[in-house]
Amino acid sequence: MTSADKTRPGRLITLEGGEGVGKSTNIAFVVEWLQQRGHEVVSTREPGGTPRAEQMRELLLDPQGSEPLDADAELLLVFAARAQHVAQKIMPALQRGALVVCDRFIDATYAYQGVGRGIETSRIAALEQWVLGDLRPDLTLLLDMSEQVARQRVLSRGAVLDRFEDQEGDFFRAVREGYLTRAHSEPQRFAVLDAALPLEDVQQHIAEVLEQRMQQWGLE
Ligand code: Z5A
Repeated sequence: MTSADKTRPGRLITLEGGEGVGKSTNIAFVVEWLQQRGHEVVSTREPGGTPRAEQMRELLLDPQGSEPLDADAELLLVFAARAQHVAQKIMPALQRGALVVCDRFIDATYAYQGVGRGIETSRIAALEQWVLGDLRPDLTLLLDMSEQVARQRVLSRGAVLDRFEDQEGDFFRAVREGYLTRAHSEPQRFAVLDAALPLEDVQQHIAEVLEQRMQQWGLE
């Protein structure tokens, strides 16, 4: 069973990829594209998405303090925020038939905490089953590009780096590999897009994927 059943007729669309690949830029495009076709769209993000889950996000990203955040504590915080987000925002929206567009979701956990931090997949899968039950994204747009070029985009913003952005290059290479492995194992759900192309080309590809999926879902 996916989110597209009688009890939750909406659809869950997620955007994934490493830092700086253009998720925030393109989520706005996806939301507008869907709204122009008359759909109710709920735009959200992880970690976060509700006031309490956003507080947990702050704990996760905060680079301050001398005490390191334990990898298990990080994983559990990610899922605590997700439990709150799913219960308070995502499920109610899917139940009333909305299209939920989420900047990062479960695949980020497998890529960052799993491949990046080295936590066993079986432990993540157990938490996934507990927190999500049978809820999975209906479509995942994976924005993929070289981690070095993406890093330049992030650094050129000039903002203070958060706990994740402050990692070494190897971490981001591992995260990228983690995402690509998941995409290859679920080609029906994932659309992998070349995020290094000019923005208008990336968005044209996104529009083509959305067009095809909306037809497939009978929502055009
Ligand atoms: N995390 C986790 O560990 N486990 C989990 O389960 C979840 C998350 C859900 C916060 O995520 C952190 O949480 C994340 C993993 C962890 N950390 N990292 N890294 P986030 O999504 O808030 O953080 P982020 O990936 O660092 O977001 P970002 O830096 O804002 O990147 P983005 O949204 O993908 O990129 P952007 O802001 O849209 O674009 C970056 C710049 O590039 C910007 O100036 C754009 O104008 C420009 N851009 C975008 N597209 C193009 C193209 N095509 N050409 C040229 N320039 C472009």
